[in-house]
Amino acid sequence: MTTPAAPEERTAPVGRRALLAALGLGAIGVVAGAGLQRRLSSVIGPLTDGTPFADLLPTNERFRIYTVTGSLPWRPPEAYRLRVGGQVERLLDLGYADLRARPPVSLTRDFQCVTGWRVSDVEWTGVRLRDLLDEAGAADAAFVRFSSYDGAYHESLTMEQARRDDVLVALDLRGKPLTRAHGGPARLLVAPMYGYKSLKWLEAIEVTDEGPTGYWEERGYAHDAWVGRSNGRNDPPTS
Ligand SMILES: Nc1nc2c(c(=O)[nH]1)N[C@H]1C(S)=C(S)[C@@H](COP(=O)(O)O)O[C@H]1N2
Ligand SMILES: [Mo]
Repeated sequence: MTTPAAPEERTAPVGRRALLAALGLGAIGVVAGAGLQRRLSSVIGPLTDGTPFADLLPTNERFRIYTVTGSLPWRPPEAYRLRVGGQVERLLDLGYADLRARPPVSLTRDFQCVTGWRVSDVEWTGVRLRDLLDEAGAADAAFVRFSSYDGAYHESLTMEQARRDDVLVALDLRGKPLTRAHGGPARLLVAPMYGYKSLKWLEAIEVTDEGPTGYWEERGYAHDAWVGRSNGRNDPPTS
């Protein structure tokens, strides 16, 4: 992006602190959020979801395809495995057919990226994360951590967040199997939080007391990424 760095990014820490003090406590989130959002948009690529003529649609409502590695990995459904481990009574090692054999759960929510774009009423179908945790006999640990087979992205939720109704291991997006670009064959969908919590190309789920962790969180974003109540943004909630 060509946007010049904001003053608070160019000045020394002392200058930044003075600026924040001048603006008052309430402005800290907004200022920090703006700088961070610029950083996120510059790291990710300009890929779109490939919808033909998407740019000609009257709304700007389309997914941007994000990948921090610069490429789109892929495991075909036949080769796909999802492991659930850590503090569990029994390890799960599930294939795509195992996930498909479970009663599907669907939900429809807006999807919002912390950089500002939002897609209304997106339907997701998959398996409730809570059901997989129960099946594995997850201990009452503090966190659930997620890793991606892209080899780089990772995320975490508190156990309480992970057990919410609106957190899925998603298999379908708008009634069709998740594409490679959207993180198939299975990704996380954390409906009430900003998109960066919804890890793509899901490979492993770990129940642990160690955390929290997260790729973007390590770069300054909020762990508790509620839409409209974090990262200095006041978007309408998605749930
Ligand atoms: N593995 C992985 N998962 C990821 C990301 C990523 O770069 N890599 N980007 C996140 C961000 S910031 C958003 S907004 C959503 C975007 O989902 P989409 O690429 O399907 O539109 O994926 C999230 N999950
Ligand atoms: Mo995002």
